[in-house]
Amino acid sequence: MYSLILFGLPVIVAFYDLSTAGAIALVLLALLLRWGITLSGILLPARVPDLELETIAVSHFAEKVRWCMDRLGIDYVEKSSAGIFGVIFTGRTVPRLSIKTGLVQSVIGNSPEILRYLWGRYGIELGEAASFLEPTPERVELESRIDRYGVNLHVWVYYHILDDKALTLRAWGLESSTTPGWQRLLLSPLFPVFRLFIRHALRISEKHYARVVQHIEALLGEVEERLEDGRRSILGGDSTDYVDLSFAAISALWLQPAEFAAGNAGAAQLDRSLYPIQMGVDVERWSDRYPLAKAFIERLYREERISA
Ligand SMILES: N[C@@H](CCC(=O)N[C@@H](CS)C(=O)NCC(=O)O)C(=O)O
Repeated sequence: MYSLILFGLPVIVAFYDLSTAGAIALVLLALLLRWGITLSGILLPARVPDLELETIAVSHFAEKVRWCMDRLGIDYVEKSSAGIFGVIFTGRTVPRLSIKTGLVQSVIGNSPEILRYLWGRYGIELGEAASFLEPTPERVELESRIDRYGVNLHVWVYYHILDDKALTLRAWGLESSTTPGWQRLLLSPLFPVFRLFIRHALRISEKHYARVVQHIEALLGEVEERLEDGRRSILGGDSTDYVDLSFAAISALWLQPAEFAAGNAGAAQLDRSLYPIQMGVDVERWSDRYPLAKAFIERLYREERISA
């Protein structure tokens, strides 16, 4: 709101044909207003949750963080928005975690940074229950490659669904009750602009699709190989860590387990029966070629995806 007033100042000056002194007075008034806003933040702080996670219902990166937070058993409020709105209008991605500590509200974006915060904040307080979040050099290295696999899956999914308006809008949360009504109203009319943006931002093309499929299959192949010795955690051993959860959460974009988001993604989740034919063919191929990785994801969702 304040930014709108700020941008409106030159219009007010022009409309009322104000003198230089009048324009200066207006600027001083705007500065006073800004100070008032700062003071009111201290004297009458807005009622915001202590911990708020911004998401898009079907976002696989949001699921990575949401799952870790659910596993920690901490209280938080999830605020969902429609896909693409945030990045197009404000340049932010989800997940984003807002933390209120006393008067200060801090915001962290980017899933790895959020997980490092959660480890720092809850590692000591929750002890063993938070140990799955402990970052080691191997975990951090594999996490960053799983995140890249997640970005490759963005290109993969949009390559397949972007020509199907109904399916894309569904994935963006058109039919989801957790998406704000005003965003749902605007999704359909703005779809052509959003599609154009995605096509350019993610460089959707046959060539790029072929390249990301190679990268996706390389990562799936590596996980498959690691799991061949019967281990229950990708980096070895039996106890689940955040890298295992990240791999399962990011892979949910193609596998669509029913337990995604602890079963709360509702109408935003894509049923595999809705997949365009070629997308289904990719999923079948990955399921056949990487059975251990697939079974690993399904087991983690079945056994571990409990709600907050
Ligand atoms: N590096 C980021 C990637 C997050 C990301 O790409 N999120 C997607 C959703 S899966 C997003 O926010 N897209 C923009 C939008 O749909 O508004 C992270 O790890 O959190």
